[in-house]
Amino acid sequence: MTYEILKIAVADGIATATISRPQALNALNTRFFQEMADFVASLARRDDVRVLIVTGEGKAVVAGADIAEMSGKTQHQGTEFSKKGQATFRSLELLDKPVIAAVNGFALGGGCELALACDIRIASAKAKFGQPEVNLGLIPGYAATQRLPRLIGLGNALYLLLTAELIGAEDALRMGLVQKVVEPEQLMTAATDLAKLIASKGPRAVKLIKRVARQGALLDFESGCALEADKFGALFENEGAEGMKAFLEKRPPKWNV
Ligand code: CO8
Repeated sequence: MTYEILKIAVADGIATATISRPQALNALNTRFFQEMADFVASLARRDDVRVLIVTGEGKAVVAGADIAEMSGKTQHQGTEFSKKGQATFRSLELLDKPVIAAVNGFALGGGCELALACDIRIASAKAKFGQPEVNLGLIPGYAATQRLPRLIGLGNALYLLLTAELIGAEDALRMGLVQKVVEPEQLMTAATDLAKLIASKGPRAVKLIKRVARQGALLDFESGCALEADKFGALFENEGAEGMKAFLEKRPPKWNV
């Protein structure tokens, strides 16, 4: 499909999707979800892309779901709008490539939820995070009630969800909502460097770490460990064999084994 909202760039095994509707602070509308779902599905079929970076154009990564589009919906339409968005964000978690959110500015409501569905969040020092749905008489609809407590703990999550307070990047770092804060002009370099670092590691191991950690988070401890042991073993006759041999031979590994 032709993308109107997403600007896509692919270089050196790293795809960057920039959400570009800055006149509405990149608010998430139906068209965005169609494009994002299509793009993630296309990435799943591409071995040449190792890492995805998601960011926004202008002063927001995303300032929330599109309030103009949501307003006036019926109960049924509201639920359907929520389910479509949830499925699209879930596809980022299920994608077999790490996804980095490069949070350039406002990440509010659905924008914060988008960042939550990414694997690693790196923020500009100017970024602002918040779940302001309660100001609109709403609750989050793209899984912040589920992902936020799991990521930053119930107390921090309920604080953000119940107060709608916007927090800065340093507070987000302290809460564990983001993993790194950098100066605004360094954001894309830092995100790309991080992506390149991950892309330099064993491709199969990278995929399996994401899959095992994400699946394991939804399993009991024993089942998670069983999954880990299975996938650990699965690397011994290919990439892991090469990685360990290279270490012993004091040379860089060749991952295309
Ligand atoms: N939806 C639609 N348009 C928006 C949104 C939005 N979420 N946010 C900003 N815009 C528009 C503004 O209306 C404005 O348009 P215009 O120029 O035509 O008037 C333009 O973007 C620029 O915005 P501002 O002039 O307001 O910019 P400021 O710098 O003054 O303020 C803020 C920036 C503080 C970010 C402010 O725009 C704001 O408060 N935005 C709304 C934030 C918000 O409440 N987000 C949560 C939305 S609800 C949500 O995300 C629920 C997700 C789950 C939905 C589940 C589906 C059912």
